[in-house]
Amino acid sequence: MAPDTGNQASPGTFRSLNISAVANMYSSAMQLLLLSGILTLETQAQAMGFSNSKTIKGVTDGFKEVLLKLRPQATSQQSSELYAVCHMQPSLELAAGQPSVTGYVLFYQRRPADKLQAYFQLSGFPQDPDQPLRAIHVHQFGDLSGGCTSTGPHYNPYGVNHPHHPGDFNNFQVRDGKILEHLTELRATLYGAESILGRGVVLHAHEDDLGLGGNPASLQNGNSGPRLACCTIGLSNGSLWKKTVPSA
Ligand SMILES: [Cu+2]
Ligand SMILES: [Zn+2]
Repeated sequence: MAPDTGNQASPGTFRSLNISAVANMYSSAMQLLLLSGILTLETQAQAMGFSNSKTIKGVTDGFKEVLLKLRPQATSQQSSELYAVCHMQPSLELAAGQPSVTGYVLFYQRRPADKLQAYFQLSGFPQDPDQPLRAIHVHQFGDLSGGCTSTGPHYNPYGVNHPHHPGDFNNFQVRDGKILEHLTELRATLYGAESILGRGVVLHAHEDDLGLGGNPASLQNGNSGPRLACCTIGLSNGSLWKKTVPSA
């Protein structure tokens, strides 16, 4: 388990969370009791020969519908940690001489208020030590039907310039033909409307100029060059993270 990096809830928040959790449990239990009461009522009505009674059926069905609507929405996502995995595959349109890179980008976020962590484990780069830095970003779509091209532009939910997109993971050093990197303070999130779940991760051939290139492309994609490999971010059970990430 990674160390908690802050964002502690105040004691007051913690207490009110507990009360609301208990209230949810209580209300769920009450609804179960009511539902089972309705089912008993239906069974008894049938036993008494009222099986065709549309009135009883209509009333109980209506009541059940109301109860189901009142049921607390799944709150587990608010309180439980999330893991995700992105299985990198080489681009279908690799130019001659470009490396065929495979591996994983693993994600972990303890809760919505905590920073997203990512572990990059990619191999297939040349072994020679003079490797350029390589850019990695989250792109808008998790669609690989057209190779890495169909992942679209950088994921940009706030309409800002590069390198201020949530999935601008910047540059990565290649060592011994591999990228091995654990980032712990990422802006992107796995929770809510701006979740990167289902979106794409793209590895580029070149270094990201981080918006300093002095041309329009620099403010869109950092002039990071051709797409070497890509993948779709999907939820996972966390076993690969726990097995792979050294400090996990
Ligand atoms: Cu990119
Ligand atoms: Zn960007």
